[in-house]
Amino acid sequence: MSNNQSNSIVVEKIKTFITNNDRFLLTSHVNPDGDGIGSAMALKHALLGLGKQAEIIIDGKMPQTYSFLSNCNWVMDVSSVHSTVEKFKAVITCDAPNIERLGLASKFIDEGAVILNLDHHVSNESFGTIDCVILDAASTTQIVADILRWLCVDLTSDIAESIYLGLIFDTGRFKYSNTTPSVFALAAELVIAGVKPENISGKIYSNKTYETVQALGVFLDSIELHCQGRVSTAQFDLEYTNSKTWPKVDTEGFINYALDVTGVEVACSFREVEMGLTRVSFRAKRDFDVNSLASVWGGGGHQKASGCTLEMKLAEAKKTVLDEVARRL
Ligand SMILES: [Mn+2]
Repeated sequence: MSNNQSNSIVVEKIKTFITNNDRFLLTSHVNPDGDGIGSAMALKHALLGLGKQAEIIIDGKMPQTYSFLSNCNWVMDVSSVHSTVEKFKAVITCDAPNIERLGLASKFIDEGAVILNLDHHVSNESFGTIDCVILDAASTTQIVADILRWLCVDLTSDIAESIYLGLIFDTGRFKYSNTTPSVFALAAELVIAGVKPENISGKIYSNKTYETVQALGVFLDSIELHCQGRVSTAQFDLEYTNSKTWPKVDTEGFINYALDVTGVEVACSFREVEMGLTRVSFRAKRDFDVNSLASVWGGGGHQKASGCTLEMKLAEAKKTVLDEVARRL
């Protein structure tokens, strides 16, 4: 990452923020992914090592996939935290674009709290007291790794594993265009610090529920091509998302199959999760900007991966999205 002057000011602010506080709230967006969880876990390990107190509170259940992390019980769902818990005056948000996306976790933030906002998304709204939003970073955990270096925190194997989780998650296992030399350099450091890539990959990617693999079949079956094969769609209808098996399904990564089709530039996956409420995910190859596409409906993310929610039934949402995509091709 570049070291310009504004960067060094942020470094000093972060050092002071950590030094001057003893009790931290670590949080991420609603239903956090591997990067949000990895960032918060790495920070908690580091803060405890510095003799500080830190709690990880998120709005959403800890995904089972990440339960291999040691001390994974540190991650608390909002619903399991007593509402009388004293609010936090020092807060670190990981991988979240704004306060709203923290969901109910935001109720533990004191009104006058100092917030350190760590993120790498272009859609970040710079809502922190200190904003450390580095768009060149492949993952928020890559930013966390920098911060720990600034704080002279040693990479224990637990910290390294948490950072590695965010790194493989957000680079699609070192595959996306954000897989830069600095990503490999960090990965090398993490492996030296004790990460076992084969173990972690096995635990994350070869550890799916039967229901998830069955759902992948349904998803693949639903793939359609549009716009002369340049756009693909796939979907789960309301009946499926309300079925008994759905809670055991993790659709993470499914959309990549829709993007893998030769000639497809944009993949759109639709899930009608409630009557008249459809969640949409986008992935793109080449230069199609799906962050800007998702922002049409109040969503966001990255240029090549984003999402949004439409208050429409599945068929209507699909038509609306396809019309907009066709206009932008
Ligand atoms: Mn991320």
